[in-house]
Amino acid sequence: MKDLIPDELRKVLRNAQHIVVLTGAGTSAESGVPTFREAQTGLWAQYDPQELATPQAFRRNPKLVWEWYIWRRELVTNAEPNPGHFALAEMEKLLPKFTLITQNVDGLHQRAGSLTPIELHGNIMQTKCFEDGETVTEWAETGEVPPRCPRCGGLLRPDVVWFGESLPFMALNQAIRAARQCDVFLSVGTSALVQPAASLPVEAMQAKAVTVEVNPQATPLTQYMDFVLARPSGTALPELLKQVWGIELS
Ligand code: BV8
Repeated sequence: MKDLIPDELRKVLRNAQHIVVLTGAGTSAESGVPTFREAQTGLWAQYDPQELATPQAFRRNPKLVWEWYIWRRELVTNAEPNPGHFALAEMEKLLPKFTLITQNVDGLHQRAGSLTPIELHGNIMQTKCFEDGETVTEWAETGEVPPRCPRCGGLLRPDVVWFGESLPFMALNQAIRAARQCDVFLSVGTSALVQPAASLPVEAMQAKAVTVEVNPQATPLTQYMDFVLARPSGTALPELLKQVWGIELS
């Protein structure tokens, strides 16, 4: 694995003052959480996530959409962070400034020890009211699916950003600012297809940051990256930690 991290990239990372990492579903693939591009399994194989993860789908069939999220919550609860998540949690401690931005809704970065990930697309383990948008932590289980908001009686939904919905204003602004200010931007495990998250690496390029892609497959941004580590993040990120900062994950 010696040659995985080019000397030039090791030097850049060692001297970096502010590293930003954007993660996508690929960073959770090795934890057994299927990515959006992978076909879904079993009962859900017949559905396209991009169709189900929309307010229209929820209005049309709230029970179906709610049950899809219950199934995914189960998956995520039974998943464990992988070495890629742990490497990012370690990296955070080594830098004067480190910003982790994630498109993932599975909360695995927090479970691996990352302190303040910016969750651009929300968190699947949280619930909110479809009517008033307020978070709900407790509700009466009446057997009705989805359950209802204790405040206004509206239907409950997962607290994630659906296609066609705006991203949380503060989170997106914080992410854009970090992308514009960092020395190095790593785009990890994302197909760079979903906007506006996919514009963050471009913001970093325009701000003359050194850009790195970690992905076994090419993406629309691969050709513009300064460095490409075409390896799974569960391998590449611990290698970065070892070869750049001499730290071995326990
Ligand atoms: C919005 C939560 C304003 C829900 C998600 C501009 C142009 C075109 C379209 C648009 C545009 N602006 C807005 C849109 C529409 C849309 C969009 O981008 N569509 C795309 C598909 C063209 N965007 C939106 O709707 C966004 N909202 O812009 O608001 C607005 C307001 C009103 C009206 C219009 C616009 C909201 C987007 C957020 C959607 N919610 N998640 C849920 O999870 O249920 S996004 C969801 O899909 C995931 O969270 C994830 O972010 C995304 C999938 O992307 P990736 O994370 O990259 O995952 P993917 O599966 O695609 O790729 C995995 C990658 O990992 C692959 O490259 C693979 O090679 C790699 N990989 C695999 N294994 C590994 C690995 N890498 C490393 N290691 C491995 N082991």
